[in-house]
Amino acid sequence: MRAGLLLSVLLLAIPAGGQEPPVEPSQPFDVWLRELVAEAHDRGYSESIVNDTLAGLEPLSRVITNDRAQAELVVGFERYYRARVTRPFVRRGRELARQHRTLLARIENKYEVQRRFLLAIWGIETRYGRVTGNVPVFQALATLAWEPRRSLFFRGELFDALTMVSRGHIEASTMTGSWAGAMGQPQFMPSSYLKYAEDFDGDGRRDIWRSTGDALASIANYLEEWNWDDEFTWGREVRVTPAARARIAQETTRRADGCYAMRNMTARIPLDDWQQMGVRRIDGRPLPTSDVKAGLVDTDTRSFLVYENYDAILRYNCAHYYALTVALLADQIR
Ligand SMILES: [Ca+2]
Repeated sequence: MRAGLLLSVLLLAIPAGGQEPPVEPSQPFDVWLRELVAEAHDRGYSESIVNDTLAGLEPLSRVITNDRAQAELVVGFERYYRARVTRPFVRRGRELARQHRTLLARIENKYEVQRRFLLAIWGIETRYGRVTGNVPVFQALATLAWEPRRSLFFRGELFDALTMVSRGHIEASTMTGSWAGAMGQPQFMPSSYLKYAEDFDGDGRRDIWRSTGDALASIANYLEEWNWDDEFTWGREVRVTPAARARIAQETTRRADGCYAMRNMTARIPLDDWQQMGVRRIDGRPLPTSDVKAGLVDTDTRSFLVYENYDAILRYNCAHYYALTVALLADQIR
């Protein structure tokens, strides 16, 4: 549910067109906001919290523009990947791995997630904590809750953001994030913050904005809660010949569970079965002999066999381009 900050850069180059006209909000914003404020009072948020967070909000037009543009995103995987994972970017990840090696070792030990994946998510989400977004979160969430496209989801996030302030996690005035309300170095939505954010440095605050320890531990905690297993990695790129492709079409089924991207891959079957159907490592060698289960993910240009850990990355952001980019960056940082 996070929207990559860098996405908007690419989007500028993509013409809109061929899309249905967007559905307009059914009420003027100020009328909608009055009802929201009334609901916040009914839910028991204090007068001062509601005043600090919701009073006088105005919709942000660039939030709406970005949200509508995202639905039109069509770029090839290579273009998406190369826009993010450059050589200096990988180098920076390795530098940070050295700089924070003690901290990363402690986090790895506690949450049992290999550090390269924490660095990769941190890198892709916010350029290793450098670009966390400066949009006021309440204004962004209110705009998207008012807009009909995903209003129910964002209304829930808006109330979770109110809960964050009412519990004293952060002051409303300093609560900034991306245009879609994703916050801090891990780009957590408010609901994820409430569930997964960690106070790793022990100062009593779960500060995913300013504390590197809190931010990296929060990412680790998120993956751990989604069943990450550090005995395994994420998967590997593979070569699929046309003959193998024909057998795969006959002998495999699509996945039926999970978020959108999860349903856009095959069901997981043992590596040995993939080997049998003619799938090979990208360098042409046989797959490892193993009954570990993997699913096949195809992009427009490249194919990948992915293990269960890959699901945890999709839980972070349910898009194959995103998850594959994180995974391949992690391999490069290693
Ligand atoms: Ca802390």
